[in-house]
Amino acid sequence: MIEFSDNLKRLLPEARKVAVLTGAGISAESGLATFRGADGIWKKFRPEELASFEAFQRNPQLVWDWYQHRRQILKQARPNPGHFALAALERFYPEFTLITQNVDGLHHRAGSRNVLELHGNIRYNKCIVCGRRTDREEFNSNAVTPACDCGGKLRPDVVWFGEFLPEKVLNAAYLAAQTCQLFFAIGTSAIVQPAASLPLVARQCGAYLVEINLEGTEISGMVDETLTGSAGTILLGLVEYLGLTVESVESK
Ligand code: BV8
Repeated sequence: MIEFSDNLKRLLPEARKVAVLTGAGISAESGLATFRGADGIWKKFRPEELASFEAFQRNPQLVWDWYQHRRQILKQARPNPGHFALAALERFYPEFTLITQNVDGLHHRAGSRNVLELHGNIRYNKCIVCGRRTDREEFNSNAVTPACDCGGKLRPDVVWFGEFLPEKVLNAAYLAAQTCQLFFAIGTSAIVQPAASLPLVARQCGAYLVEINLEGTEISGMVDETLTGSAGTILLGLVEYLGLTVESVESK
C-alpha cells in the first residue's frame, strides 16, 4: 500500500481541479527508454545532436533514423498501468488536465482525452516548406526525409530544442497549472523548459504540488510531497485509495 500524507488523503477526494505533468518516466514501464536515465537514449548522443532543427539540417539521415527507430519501438509498446490510472483519474475529477512532454501518444491510447502534448507527437510528420501535417506510412520509409506533395522535406512533428512550443497548448497548460488545487509532476527530471516551470507555477498559485519519481529531480526541494517509486505502482495506489476502477482497455 502506498504511504501518503494526511494532506493528500484529504485533498485527493476533495479536489475539483487537478493537473498533471508527465515526462518520459511514465512511459518507462511501457519499455520506452527515458532521455537522461541510465538507459537514456541521450546517453550516446547529446540532445542538441538529435532533437534540434540544426541537427536535422546538418545530418537529416541520423535524425530521421533516430525517429524511425523510436517509431518502430513504439509500435511494440502499449500503455502501462500508470497511463490507465491517469485516464481513470480524468474520469473521476470534474476538471482534469493531463500535460505531457512525451511524444509517444500513449496517454491517448490509454483513454485520456484532455491531453496537452507540449512537445508534439512522433506519430506525425510535417513539411518544412508548406507545414502540412501527415501521418501517412512514411514511417516505414528508409528514405531520408520523404518528400511532401509540395516537394518540401518532411520532418517529425515534434518540438525541437530552440523551437517554440505550440502557443495554444502551452497557454492551456499554464492556465491549468494556475487554477488547479492539486498538481502532480510525474516521471520527469524537470530540466526542460518551459515544461519544467509548470509545477512551480501551480505551487505559486496555491496548488498542492506532489512529485512522483524514482529519484530526486531539479524541483524536489520545492514540492509539497514526494512519492518515491514507480509511476505505475504509485498511481494505482492513488486510484485504489479513491475506490476507482482502472480500465486497461486500449483506445485506437
Ligand atoms: C524553447 C521533443 C523558446 C523531441 C523535447 C539554448 C537555446 C535554445 C533553447 C534553450 C537554450 N538553453 C535552454 C533552452 C531552453 C530549452 C531547454 O530547456 N533546454 C534544457 C536542456 C536546459 N528548451 C527549449 O528549447 C524549448 N523551446 O525554449 O523555446 C526559445 C526559442 C528559441 C531560443 C530560446 C528559447 C523546447 C524544448 C522541447 C525539446 N524537445 N522532446 C523528442 O522527444 O524527440 S525535450 C525531451 O525532454 C522530451 O520531450 C522529454 O519529455 C523532455 C523532458 O525529459 P523528461 O521527460 O523529464 O525525461 P528524462 O529522461 O529527462 O527524465 C525521466 C524521469 O523519469 C527521471 O527523473 C527518472 O527518474 C524518472 N523515471 C524513470 N522511470 C520512472 C520514473 N519515474 C517514475 N516511474 C518510473 N518507472
